[in-house]
Amino acid sequence: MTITDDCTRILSKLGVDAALYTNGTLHSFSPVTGERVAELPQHSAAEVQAAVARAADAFRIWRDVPAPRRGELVRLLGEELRAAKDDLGRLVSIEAGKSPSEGAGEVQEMIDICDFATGLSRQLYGLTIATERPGHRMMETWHPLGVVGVISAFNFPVAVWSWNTALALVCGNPVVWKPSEKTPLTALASQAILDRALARFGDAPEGLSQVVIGGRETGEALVDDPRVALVSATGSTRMGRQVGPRVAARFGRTILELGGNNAGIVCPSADLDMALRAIAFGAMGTAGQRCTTMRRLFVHDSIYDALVPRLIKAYASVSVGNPLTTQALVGPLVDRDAFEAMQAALEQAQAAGGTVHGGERVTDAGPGAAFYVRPALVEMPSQTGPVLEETFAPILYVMRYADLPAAIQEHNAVAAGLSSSIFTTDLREAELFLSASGSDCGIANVNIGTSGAEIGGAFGGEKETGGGRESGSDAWKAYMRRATNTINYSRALPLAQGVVFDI
Ligand code: UN1
Repeated sequence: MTITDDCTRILSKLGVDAALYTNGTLHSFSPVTGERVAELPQHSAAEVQAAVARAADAFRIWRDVPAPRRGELVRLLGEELRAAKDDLGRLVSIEAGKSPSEGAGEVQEMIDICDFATGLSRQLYGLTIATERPGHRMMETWHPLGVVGVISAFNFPVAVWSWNTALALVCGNPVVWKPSEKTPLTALASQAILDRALARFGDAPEGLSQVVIGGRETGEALVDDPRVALVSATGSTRMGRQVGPRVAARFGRTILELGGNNAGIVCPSADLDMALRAIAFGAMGTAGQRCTTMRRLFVHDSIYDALVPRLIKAYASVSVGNPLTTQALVGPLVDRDAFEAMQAALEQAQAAGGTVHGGERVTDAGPGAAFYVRPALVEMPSQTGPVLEETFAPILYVMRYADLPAAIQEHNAVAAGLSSSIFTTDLREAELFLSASGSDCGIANVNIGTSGAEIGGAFGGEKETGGGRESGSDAWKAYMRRATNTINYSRALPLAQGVVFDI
């Protein structure tokens, strides 16, 4: 069966209307072979506005549905995702080039957030606050916010939507989703799976969840629509720099999940076997195309020669190949642009004094239109040139350090602030890294890699990563508006701050 036939099989099994992917101007390619798998009609700005209008109508109904009942819809979505896990996971592998295990892992992440959000639907707690006035009570109430616009990237084509959608739905908000132009099919499939849950749920308003397909114009229509209360955007810092101010100009809210330049620090007391495996997955997994991918590594002088040659060996031997037909751990880059960006970064690294191991194209892994590469490890004399930037490809820049506080300073001396880790068995080093003067990232780990976060924690980062938080912990609060309520149950009217105003 060709990849295109396989796509069609999965999409029709999941109930996606063939008209949505058989004729149109947006061409979707599989990075596995480089072949075109679908042609999709695109949504114009007017069609996006119509979708937002439907969502705004849905909001007026959905906001009054009790939150635990809204949670029932998300519980059903979790059930439908469990049933569709193999198919959707395979479609993720076809469209994003992930290994089967990582494709399935991404769907598992969707199931996990549904479970989390279902429980959350009974836990949208507000505080009761002591008031200074007798006979008064003060509390806060969390209300649904409005239409949520989701803009997602190719590398986690479905999980990021589910983090946003599961929370948005239990919080009382409809969602309009613009997926990456590179991964529209997994979006149509996810929407079809949610449609099944909606059919079982029964009385949800129409327009609660919609997908709009297209490129920049489609995204801009979503970003600029004043009826979209929250724009949750995942992608490059360049994209975020445009989206953030545009939404702010109309006083909308954003959750921005932008670039990362994640690093690890390996200390003298580290368990090197464990560190090796964690670094390998963090830096080479998903072909270096996670926003949490480990891109920089600081290794203490005293263990550099014990660790780095082993890492270089792992890089030379890791299996690179077709994720659909082999058990390879490293699949393709998403497209030619990604390949060229990787090669350009490696050239710059070399020019800056780096020693490059690997990084070459693996031509026997797929046809000419597919871009498989051997992951690259680059020994750098210092943190300069391309090390300071995120290149969305499997390149790990390795540097030596002698003093931990200085290494932490270097670690923090980049524009992004998403994820970080330290490998040590020394409590003092671990706690320093996690302290206020330690890692400046939204995610700071000890003895695990930078990627592969669970959904229970808040996900996101600081500085040019954008500051947004999604997924677990209290990230739900970004999807609701807070009202502070003061209730006077006395017969008097005492004013706060002792103010007197007797008439
Ligand atoms: C992303 O790369 O956009 O922590 C999300 C991780 C995954 C999510 C990555 N759970 O690597």
